[in-house]
Amino acid sequence: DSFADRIKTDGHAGLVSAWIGIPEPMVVHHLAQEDFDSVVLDMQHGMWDMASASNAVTQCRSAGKPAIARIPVGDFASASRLLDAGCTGVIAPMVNSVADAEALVRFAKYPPLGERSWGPTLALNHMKLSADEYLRTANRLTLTIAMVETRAALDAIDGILGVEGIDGVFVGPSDLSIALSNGARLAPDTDEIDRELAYIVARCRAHKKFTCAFGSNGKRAGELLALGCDLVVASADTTQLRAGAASAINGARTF
Ligand code: 3PY
Ligand code: MG
Repeated sequence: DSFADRIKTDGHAGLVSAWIGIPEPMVVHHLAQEDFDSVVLDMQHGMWDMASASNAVTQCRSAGKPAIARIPVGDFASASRLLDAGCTGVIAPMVNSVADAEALVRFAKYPPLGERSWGPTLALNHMKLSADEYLRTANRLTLTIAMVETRAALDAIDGILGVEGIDGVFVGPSDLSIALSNGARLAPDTDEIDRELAYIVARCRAHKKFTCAFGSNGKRAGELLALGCDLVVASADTTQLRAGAASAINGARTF
């Protein structure tokens, strides 16, 4: 997967990803036709199970798009299974300490970096690699991404980025805004969040790792790219579906 090399080596990769929580591979089939660079399957707040997610990976692969899965909080065993299913990367939410980051790497990388167990049958089929080739290249060609979305994660950012096998971070502006206001506000698109994002981007660059972030709409996603993120999400499937419906209805009613 050249995608992994691209995001790991290109300073300003400028990637835009889909984000899909509706647990239906056919939704992935359709959205993957658009000009996204990758597709995130959200298994934290989206409703995917392992079988539907692995079928969605097949839809991504047939559209030539890398699939990245966000696992539920602390469910690091799922990271191995999703990589086995042919995901190019995994995103773990709420990685708040070096210990969390090390636990993620244990499940997502083969030795010597981690202790991922062998069984990538679907990944081998998707990637057309021999078992030997996959074993040799998987640690390089897969992405292990830690979410930074709490005060604890901000405080531990250099430690988390220092864990070998953590390839990059993903900033969750919603949870970060709730954490920074001690529960008072959901305000993901503010100057305060931008300042934290700029700090996170700078720390990632210092560690030669990449930064991703969630944008609640296309314009916000563009701002996140301008702040130096390498990969951004330009809103979720449900938002896009409702916005498309609202726009069609408005078109009809303004006739
Ligand atoms: C957050 O913003 O907290 C996320 O997890 C991404 O939407
Ligand atoms: Mg979050």
